[in-house]
Amino acid sequence: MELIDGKATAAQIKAEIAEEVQQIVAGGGKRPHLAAILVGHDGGSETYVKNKVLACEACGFKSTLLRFEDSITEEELLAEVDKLNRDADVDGFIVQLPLPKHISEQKVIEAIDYRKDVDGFHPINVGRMAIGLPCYISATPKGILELLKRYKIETSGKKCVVLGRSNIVGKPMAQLMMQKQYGDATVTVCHSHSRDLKKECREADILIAAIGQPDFVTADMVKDGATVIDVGTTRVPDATRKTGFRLNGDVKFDEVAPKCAYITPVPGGVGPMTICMLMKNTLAAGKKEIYS
Ligand code: L34
Repeated sequence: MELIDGKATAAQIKAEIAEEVQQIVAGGGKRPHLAAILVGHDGGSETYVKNKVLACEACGFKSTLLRFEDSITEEELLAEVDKLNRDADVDGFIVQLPLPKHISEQKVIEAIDYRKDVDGFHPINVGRMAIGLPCYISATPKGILELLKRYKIETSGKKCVVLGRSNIVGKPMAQLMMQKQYGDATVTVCHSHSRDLKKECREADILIAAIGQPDFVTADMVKDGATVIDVGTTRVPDATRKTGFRLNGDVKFDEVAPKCAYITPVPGGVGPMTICMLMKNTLAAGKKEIYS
């Protein structure tokens, strides 16, 4: 079994980005600028956004964090999105999800100028991704593809099972894994209403778990020699930690890992790659690589 080290891979990629930024700036080019909107005080979101700001520093990007209370109205938030759309210095920006219930996430996503949508959540980017056109690809699936590539894990012709059908992970992951230019795999998507989900999983050469249910994937669901990618990062109460919680993946790591050829840990697997791929998208935005 080989552990896929997302943290180390992300650090390496950030160093590569930093070097490129240094060259761009030395050549008189523009330093990439990422802005992030954070609404409210969700513990996970606070951590992820803080890590995004730190990653910007590591890459040599300019970053702007805009914070608002849960009480912000949809109209006010849409006005902030519009300001960032029109701010010529901002190359790309994100609105961290989830948003408070009184705000339509879909409305906010659609208000973002797709040319600055470095999350790749806007329907134009999602649609372009689905038909294999140049676009911003959402960070988590992009990070998983990068891990598979850097660890030289063959995907072409393999059977890939994606657990979960969310807009930000399951759906784009399945789309990318099936496309010739990315995964080139045979893809099955399983969800809460799949019949015989265990059997489907046992047939997977590559199993990608993105359902947000701690320890959902058990040893009896995994084929010997499979590659298992764990996207889950649920905060589970844990009195032995000084924070009072631990991060738990969707995979019961201790019993699944011995069966695997490769597996990602939680933390230190997919999470750091998500942030690092946001940096890649921001670099592309700064260079006007995809949309001019
Ligand atoms: N708009 N909303 C928007 N874009 C995103 O790309 C996200 N996501 C998801 C939630 N909402 C979003 C993230 O940023 C999930 N996500 C994310 C980002 C980073 C990490 C996990 C999820 C991460 O860094 N995880 C670390 C542990 C961090 C900790 O200590 O809690 C890990 O090693 O898994």
